[in-house]
Amino acid sequence: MKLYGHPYSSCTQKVLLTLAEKGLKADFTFVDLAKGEQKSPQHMARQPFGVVPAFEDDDFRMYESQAIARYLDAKYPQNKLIPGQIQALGKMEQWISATNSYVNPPVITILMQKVLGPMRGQQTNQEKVNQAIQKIRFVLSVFDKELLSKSYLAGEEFSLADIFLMPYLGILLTAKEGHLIEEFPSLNAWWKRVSTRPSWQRLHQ
Ligand SMILES: N[C@@H](CCC(=O)N[C@@H](CS)C(=O)NCC(=O)O)C(=O)O
Repeated sequence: MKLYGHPYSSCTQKVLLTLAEKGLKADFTFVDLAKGEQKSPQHMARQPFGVVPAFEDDDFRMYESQAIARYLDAKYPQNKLIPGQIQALGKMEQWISATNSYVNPPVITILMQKVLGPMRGQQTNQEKVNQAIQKIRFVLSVFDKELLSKSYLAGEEFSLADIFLMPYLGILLTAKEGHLIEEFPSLNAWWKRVSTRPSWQRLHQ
């Protein structure tokens, strides 16, 4: 198997975490986002939208991080990351959708304004950061309530819903907004549980 991506990209991390959780290895090819390599003809042939990650399993090629993670879980039976129990499955899908719809946009705004923009010489727009912080604070409060009564988002089993949320909390830490996690006791306890897993630790070696 081959994975083309960038280790700091949240989308690449979703696949790296899935591989690690399932005890799988893929040859990793670094696509330098800072140099715009994701827009090169070579990479666009793998991922026509010009983003990472892209994935190959022998002569089978695919892209879209969440689809790749589901493919890996369907192909390899060990350490299942998609629950078989129907209500846990429903909850997993609910939280994946909530992460995509409500967590991703404000966290990406914070990333662009506080980390990537300044790396490119752009000034942080503090007004945009403040608005994004207000939005993500509310969203995290909703996740926090859910985690009051369970260990993981889908229930008592770790699942893709946890994996797909983790990289966004990693971004908050990188952007020095980790206080947003600490404000919410159940979310914070969940974060301690998932971020001490070997799969997350390996991303940060
Ligand atoms: N829905 C896609 C999103 C891919 C995506 O937006 N990747 C980002 C990194 S997380 C990227 O390559 N950004 C570079 C760019 O937009 O040029 C997936 O989940 O794979």
